[in-house]
Amino acid sequence: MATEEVKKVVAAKKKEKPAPDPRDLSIDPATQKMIERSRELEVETIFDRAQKMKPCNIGVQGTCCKNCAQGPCRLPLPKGGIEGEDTRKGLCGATASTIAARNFARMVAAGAAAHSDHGRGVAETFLAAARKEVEDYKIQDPKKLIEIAPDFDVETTVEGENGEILDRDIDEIALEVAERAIAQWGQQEGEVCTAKRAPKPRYELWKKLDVVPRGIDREIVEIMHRTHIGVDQDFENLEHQFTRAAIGDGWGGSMIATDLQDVLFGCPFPVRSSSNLGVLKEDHVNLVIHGHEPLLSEMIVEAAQLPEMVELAKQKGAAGIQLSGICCTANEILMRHGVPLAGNFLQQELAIVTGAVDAMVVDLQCIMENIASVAQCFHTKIITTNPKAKIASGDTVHIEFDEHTAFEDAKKIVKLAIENFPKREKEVIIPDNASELIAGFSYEAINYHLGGTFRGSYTPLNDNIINGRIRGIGGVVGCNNARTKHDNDHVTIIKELIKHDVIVLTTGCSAIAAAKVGLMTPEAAKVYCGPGLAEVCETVGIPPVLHMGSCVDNSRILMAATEVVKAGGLGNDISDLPAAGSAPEWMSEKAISIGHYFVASGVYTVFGGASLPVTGSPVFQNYLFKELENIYGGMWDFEADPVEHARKMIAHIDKKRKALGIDKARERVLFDMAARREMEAA
Ligand code: NFS
Repeated sequence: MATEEVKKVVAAKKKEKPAPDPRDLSIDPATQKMIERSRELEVETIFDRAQKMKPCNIGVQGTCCKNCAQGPCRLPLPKGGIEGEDTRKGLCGATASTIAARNFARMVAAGAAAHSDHGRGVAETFLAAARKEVEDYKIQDPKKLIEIAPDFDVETTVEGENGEILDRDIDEIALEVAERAIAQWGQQEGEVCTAKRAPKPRYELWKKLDVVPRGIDREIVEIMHRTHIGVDQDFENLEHQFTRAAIGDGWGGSMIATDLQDVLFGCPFPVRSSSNLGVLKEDHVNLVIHGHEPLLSEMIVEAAQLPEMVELAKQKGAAGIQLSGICCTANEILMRHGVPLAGNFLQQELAIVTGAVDAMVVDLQCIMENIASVAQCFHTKIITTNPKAKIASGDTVHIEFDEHTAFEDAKKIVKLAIENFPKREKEVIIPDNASELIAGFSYEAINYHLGGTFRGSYTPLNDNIINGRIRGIGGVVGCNNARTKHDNDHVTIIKELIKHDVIVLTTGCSAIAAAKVGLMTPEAAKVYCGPGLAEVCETVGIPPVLHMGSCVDNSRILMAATEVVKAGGLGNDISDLPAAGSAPEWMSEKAISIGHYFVASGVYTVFGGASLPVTGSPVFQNYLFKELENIYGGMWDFEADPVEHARKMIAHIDKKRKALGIDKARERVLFDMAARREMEAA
């Protein structure tokens, strides 16, 4: 090699930083082990790429506009901030606040579109089931159907010939609910009907502000229009529109998705299972289901249990078939069937690195393209199933999933996994980490669990909040982010909250993080909770961290909050509750839409990890973080330090307790407990 070249190689080597210790990348021992293993095998994962590529310094500030071809116009915040007038402008004159608000609005649009398009898929299948056009989907929860029908203005009773009140035929109700539900997407005028489920003062406020969504799709399209060059150049007016779209997600598309999934597949109730990569079994066919819509996964769960499939697996030398899930599909099939969780977002590549995954079947959302490349280093088959989400790289198989042939499609997929079992080529290394958990806390389940089957009620929860045993409610949700130490902030924040007697409701990848460290067992209460929350959990037999499902199931948290308001004694609206929301390791556009519908519902919502893309516009940031409180009673915040993050939530909860006049009760109850412990010790 020429001297010059040698010099270059040496210089490049010098520049190459040593790979970080896996313990600095994740708190999860299974993840750490598999990062090590991927390095041994020289299989590149997101953890490596996050070291090689740093985020764009202007993009993260939210002030890069690429909405026309005269740009991208980049308006970074000058070092030291802005003193005096902010003169930064894009070519068209767009200010930093206009650009930041436009970008934020587009994130809401994308997030709301993802959730709502998922909801549309469910609604279409539900309609096909109601019309009896499909055989594989049937109504499994008629009780829930009857409960939700009035919200869609569908009668559940009819008057008989003699004036008596008769129950309506369930198929008739299903058909009308299906038609009404599907109409919410394309509706042009009026209101998305489920918005009325919000507490009355909230709904009235939205009406007054004119932010009740007219139709789910319409609000998303209008964002795309208004953020085109030269349209809406007023950040407050843009906020008005993205609020409509976000409400259309949380109280519309997502909520209808959850409703109809429950009716089709059954409303979740507490179920035991386990979590983390240790749920994979070396001697079984491992089929991992990854994505979001339960339409496909429900069928796979059924198909994998068929005696003929189990028999085939045995013929191929396996002891059986082990299903497990990644991301929100994992949460869906866990909640309804107890199928174990293999892991959250950042573990999808690592599941394949075990060498034990015979097939990974994906539908849509949060699927990293790189799973296809990782799979090429192993025998794993990646099976895409949705016409909206194919993968060009690697060697993926596409088995298109059709609701008319759903069960047959699912059987094909299971078979493919089984046939792949004997083709394992690399040594199988499965980390021995798996934690027990209880999931399945739909808002209906919480109702029954607290109040008993015949007198289901949120009153006991409210009583315990009022008497101070429970300080408040924390909703901790959202993603993993490769820029944040995997799972660390979820777990730190949740532990800090329950230590201070805040009960935690969780969904998505946050729920998986909590499950993996054992926070979802009733026994966790004694170990991690403050005395008040521990006492309540032990008495009722619930974990201090309640798994409420996937990200579209954040609508369950909205409904739980509404039930708490209705149960009385804690104010008249969600914004009065001693409650706060958090997305500690957010990354997706869906998270922004969720964050905003929580804010618009009156919740103080703190994001952590990667900063919110608004820092380049102090004016717009201030509007989101401060002024929205005066409008909605809820506002955004950001805090990267997880302990401080939890403390901010607790401070907000205490502020609300004070406003409700129940702050003294907590001092009393803690004093009582201390006295009792002293007596016990004496
Ligand atoms: Ni939610 Fe589910 Fe996870 Fe984030 Fe992705 S899986 S919908 S977006 S990464 S929580």
